[in-house]
Amino acid sequence: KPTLGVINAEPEPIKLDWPATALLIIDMQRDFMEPGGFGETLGNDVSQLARAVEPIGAVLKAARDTGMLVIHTREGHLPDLSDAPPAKVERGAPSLRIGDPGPMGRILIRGEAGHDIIPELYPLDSEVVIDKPGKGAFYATELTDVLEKYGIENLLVCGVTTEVCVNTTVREANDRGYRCVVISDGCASYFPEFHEMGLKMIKAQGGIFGWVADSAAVLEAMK
Ligand code: TIU
Repeated sequence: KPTLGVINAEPEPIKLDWPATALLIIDMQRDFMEPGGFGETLGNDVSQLARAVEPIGAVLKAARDTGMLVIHTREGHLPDLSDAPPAKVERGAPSLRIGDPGPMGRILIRGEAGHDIIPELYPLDSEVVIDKPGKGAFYATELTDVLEKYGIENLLVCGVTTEVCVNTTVREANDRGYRCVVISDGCASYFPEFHEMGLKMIKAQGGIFGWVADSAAVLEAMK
């Protein structure tokens, strides 16, 4: 297996050292993907996100086959809501608020069925799961320690939603010096136009936050 690969990305191809690269899958949780969860309580059509599952599954399989470090994140809060800012809990007029009982358990609460990752992309015991209270995966988590422990310099990033948790995490990672390649068809938004613009924002200006490539280009480079 070659240790270097070139992904045919935008705005330009990027050469990656595979042992220093991790797959970061953002918030592929039932709370965002399925009816009755947090995403739907906000008024969203959750069926918009389903398209990302298959591309992520293909890259996840390739990552597992090659022994790449796989990190899954989950957005959510402690049962006592001590890590949930009132400014977040009280926001807007959702049909159910964070912590309220819903059909998949309490909305966006750790340990509840809705908070867990969808079965299709369920983490292996050997993979890292990062629980995060915010939209970004670095704020108030151990992600930096994990990346340093494994010598990671590059991140293949996918998940939901493109303009919220994926963009926030990529911006946080970019400022910390990580090269981020965002997998375009492995991300999705409740708003197709935000998905499109969210990807454009990352790769514009010479790749101001990172690179964008589709799953086929990533898989080709991992061969
Ligand atoms: N609402 C929305 O688009 N996203 C979130 O609240 N969290 C994530 O993106 N994971």
